[in-house]
Amino acid sequence: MMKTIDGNQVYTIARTASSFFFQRKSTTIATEDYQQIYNAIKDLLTLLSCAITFRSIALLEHYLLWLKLRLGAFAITDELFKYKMDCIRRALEAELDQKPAVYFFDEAVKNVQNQEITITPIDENVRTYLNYIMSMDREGALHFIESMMASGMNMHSIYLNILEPALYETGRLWQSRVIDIYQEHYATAVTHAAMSLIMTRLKENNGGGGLSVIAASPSGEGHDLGLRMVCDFFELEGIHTFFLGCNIPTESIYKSLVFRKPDVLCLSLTLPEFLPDVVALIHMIRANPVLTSMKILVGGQVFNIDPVLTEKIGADIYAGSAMDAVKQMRVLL
Ligand code: B12
Repeated sequence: MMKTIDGNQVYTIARTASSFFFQRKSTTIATEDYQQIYNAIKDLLTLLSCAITFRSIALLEHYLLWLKLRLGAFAITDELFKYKMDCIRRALEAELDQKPAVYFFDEAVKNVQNQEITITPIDENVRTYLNYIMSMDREGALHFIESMMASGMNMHSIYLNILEPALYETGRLWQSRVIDIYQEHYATAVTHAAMSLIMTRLKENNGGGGLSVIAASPSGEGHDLGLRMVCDFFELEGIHTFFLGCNIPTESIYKSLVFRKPDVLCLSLTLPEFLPDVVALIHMIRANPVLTSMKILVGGQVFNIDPVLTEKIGADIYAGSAMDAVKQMRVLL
């Protein structure tokens, strides 16, 4: 039976791994700051603890691959990456009295070792939209979206084939240190504006039968654009949505459910470290007889990486995209 790593152990192991790391005699490391290395190792261990808790090697592998690209952008070589992983492994062995967690870590490191990081190609429309954003030309970006609508491209296609891939590419550019955080924020702001523009032009309503949805993400989670896209798709189906956004304390999401009693709660998660908050919320919901008929639909990048988490956390159903969410709503109700 694999036990998880608790918060105190994360700190102890991070300290040990960092001290192993700095025992290496190398000029490359001399330029790196102890606090940075310690924080990066602590973040990885937090993720490891989460992956162990939810028995999800997919989450750990995804994070390791993400980290490789991110560290590569800071000129950390593959060789140094391997060395860092080795320090963490040795620290896990030294500080934990259980082998399964070490094997779990080993397995994930081995699986990603020779994996190439693939870059999803982007098409002409996505490139054009992104160019407007990167040159901070909001008006240009919005005119371009208007021109796509005028050419007959529907809302679903603009959302999923232009806005979504443009945001994914924005993330990759930030991860590779090509762009800065302000550009990620600007891309978010322009995309919110583009979505509002599209939605005000649309009057479609396919009759959602009076269904209602509350959509939210827990405290700490700062991503909610994807969830807003899902809500916009629902609105077009005539489903009444209460979009609360992200970074909401679980008790407060719970209060909104007791107050509105929606047919469905939509939970979105991009960062795995907030899975325990989602579990806590689902426990609160399941313990309240007033909410027994309410279904829980989950989505976001955590679930895209490992859809099996849906059952593990006690949710009812998962959807991988806004389009899929509409289909799953039909199954659910
Ligand atoms: C915009 C953005 C931000 C914005 C968020 C603004 C907002 N209000 O949403 C800001 C600048 C605040 C931000 C902050 C951070 N971000 Co950020 N961000 C992004 C970015 C570029 C786009 C996110 C997005 O909107 N994607 C487009 C939407 C449409 O896609 P989606 O979320 O997958 O949603 C679709 C499906 O998943 C599904 N879906 C989503 N939710 C739901 C819910 C339900 C119920 C259902 C059924 C379906 C569903 O439907 C959607 C539509 O099809 C991503 C890159 C990426 N790969 O997405 C990085 C990214 C997610 N961020 C990342 C990081 C690291 C951060 C920061 C830690 C550092 C930083 N870059 O600033 C902070 C953390 C803040 C926090 N505590 O959460 C990393 C996460 C890496 C990881 N660990 O997995 C990414 C992947 C960037 C990268 N490549 O490194 N970010």
